Amino acid sequence: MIQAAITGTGLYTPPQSISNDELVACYNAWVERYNRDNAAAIAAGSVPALQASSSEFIFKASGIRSRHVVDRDGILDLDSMRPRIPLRADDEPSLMCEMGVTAAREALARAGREAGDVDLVIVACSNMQRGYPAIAVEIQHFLGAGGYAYDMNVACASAAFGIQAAVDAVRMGNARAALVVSPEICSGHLNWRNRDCHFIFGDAATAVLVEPAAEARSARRFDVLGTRLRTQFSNNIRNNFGFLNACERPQRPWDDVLFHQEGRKVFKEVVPLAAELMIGHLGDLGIEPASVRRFWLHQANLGMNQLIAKRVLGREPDAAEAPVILDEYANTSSAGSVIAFHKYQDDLRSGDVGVLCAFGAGYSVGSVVMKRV
Ligand code: CO8
Repeated sequence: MIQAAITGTGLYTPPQSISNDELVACYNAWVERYNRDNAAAIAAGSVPALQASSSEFIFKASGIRSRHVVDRDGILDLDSMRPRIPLRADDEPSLMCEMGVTAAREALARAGREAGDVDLVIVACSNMQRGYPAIAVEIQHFLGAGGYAYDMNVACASAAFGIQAAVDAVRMGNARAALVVSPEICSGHLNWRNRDCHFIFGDAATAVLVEPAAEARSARRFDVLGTRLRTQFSNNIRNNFGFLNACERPQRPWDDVLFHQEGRKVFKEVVPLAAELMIGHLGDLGIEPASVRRFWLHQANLGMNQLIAKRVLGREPDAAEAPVILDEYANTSSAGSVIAFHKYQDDLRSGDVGVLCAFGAGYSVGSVVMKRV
């Protein structure tokens, strides 16, 4: 079988961002207005008063300080509290396509490749902005790539699942150069009026190019030593948005078609799933976990990442072993582990082993073990 390598990565970061203080000021102003407007019902005990959010809680519970978003003004406008995305004509590139193409171009440039070299595009992410045509086929078109393209959704673990599909296609000779693109507009599926989760997500897009190692042009290539995926059904992270929403009777409440979760349960159940997957995967590859130079973990919660890395390493990780981008980006779903990989790979030396591990709704977990060449 052909040895597959990751030869380039790319990142699109939306220029606008929102700090915790800005987010909390908006949320708390809305809570004040809600409680004032509902004062009589709250006093009568028929409607519960809403509680204020706080920047201290957000940072302490999650490690998040800010998030990049596609539209700050709409999110911080008390009357809308969601991004406002101008409607585009069908023949214009969609927002997801535009973000994905930008990340893909950087991955290609870093790999020393042209779009015409690509013959597989996989869009692997949590939320597609429409049913069809596939966002991947649109990106293939606007990028100028050949071959074939398809979308896949495995929530926050999507990039790891996409990389395995790309690696398999390259290994089997079904693709010469495969792009895995993860454009995430999490701000569009977040309930900005829910105190439990209004701080969690941000927007970004990433891209990863996979090629046969023997044909790589890039000096910073990573040979893929193995990939491993696992899923286990859970309703603890759920989003009921779907094409049957308009047909369902009774209709769902507006906030049921947005992201919701049981954060504590997720934390408790996903930590062992991710740690065990990596320990088993490294063991089967004959790699001692303590010898792994870097863990590029999904970025949902700082405490969760430290605990997962600690379980795998058998000791506290230092900042360089499990780098964090969550403070600036928040949870960008499938893009998170790839952002960490993109930003923290240049210092690795030839022979160093790193693991990309993504986990999330489903539950779904995936690991990609690679060696710097
Ligand atoms: N400000 C102040 N206080 C708050 C706030 C707030 N904003 N929110 C909650 N509190 C209070 C609570 O009311 C509670 O008070 P009390 O103790 O009096 O009841 C207290 O703080 C503690 O609340 P929690 O138990 O909820 O707090 P946690 O310490 O558990 O922290 C977290 C909450 C940060 C959400 C944490 O549980 C966590 O990060 N868990 C892991 C979640 C995770 O990894 N999820 C992954 C989801 S992403 C995914 O899979 C992809 C989905 C697709 C993306 C879709 C895009 C939108």
